[in-house]
Amino acid sequence: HHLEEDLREALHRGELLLYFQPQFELASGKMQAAEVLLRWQHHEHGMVSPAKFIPVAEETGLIHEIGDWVLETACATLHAWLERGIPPLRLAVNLSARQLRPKLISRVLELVGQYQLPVHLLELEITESVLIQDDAKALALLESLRAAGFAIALDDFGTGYSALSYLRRLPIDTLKIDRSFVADLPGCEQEAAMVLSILRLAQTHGLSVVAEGVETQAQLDFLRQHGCPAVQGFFLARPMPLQDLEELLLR
Ligand code: G
Ligand code: G
Ligand code: MN
Ligand code: NA
Repeated sequence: HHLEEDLREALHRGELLLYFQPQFELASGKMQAAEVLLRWQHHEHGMVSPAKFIPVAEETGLIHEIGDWVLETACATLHAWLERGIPPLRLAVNLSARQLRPKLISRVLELVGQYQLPVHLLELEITESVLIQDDAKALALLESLRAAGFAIALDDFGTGYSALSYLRRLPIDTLKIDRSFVADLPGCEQEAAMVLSILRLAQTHGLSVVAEGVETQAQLDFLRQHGCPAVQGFFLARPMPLQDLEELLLR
């Protein structure tokens, strides 16, 4: 398996890097956070999409080493901002289901200690599928992370099968509306109804919302009109290298 061998070496060759995609508060237009998105600049093949290599990392267990690199690099970035007097922005890191094991808690606590970070600057994104299995261990782990002060976002929300009533019991702060629902706004009635019910549901449960994959003014207008708290998408900002994000922060 070429990809696997290459991936194993990618970390040591320094071929992995982070991109950042800002999220904006709709009411104020302020940047509220940035999602951390892993990139692999392969020495021969150029950019390899995480959609291609994350599944391989998950199957082989390499996701632990890679996920740890992502978390540490995000923490080091936040630390550097604090040191340089750059106004820090909350960073949202994607976690694979396999990373949700007890070790994760001690590790993230170690990292925020080592890099002297306020815990609230780190948000953790997990996908709905993690919780659908009603895995008591995963739930307990998320409870602990939240009790420690980390924000938890439920990614790709709406694509799974979680009973909506189940949300009450979940230790989460934010729902990220999957971009497949946003894509057909505002024209498609079914998609529009889905987004509206997620917004209502979030409000009922005191959860924040980020609509993902906003690509047009019309989608943005619809979301604003219906009180969606925050947005992310190509229309507002594409995933960008660190330097570009820092320029936005300093502006
Ligand atoms: O950035 P892009 O849209 O190409 O990402 C494709 C997929 O890879 C998305 O589902 C995203 O959540 C996932 N992904 C990106 N970075 C990471 C990461 O650091 N860890 C994990 N587990 N998934 C990631
Ligand atoms: O699964 P997750 O939500 O983490 O995936 C994030 C991915 O979505 C990123 O890799 C990013 O490149 C992609 N993305 C972000 N904004 C948009 C958008 O407006 N349109 C599309 N098609 N993809 C987007
Ligand atoms: Mn995500
Ligand atoms: Na998503």
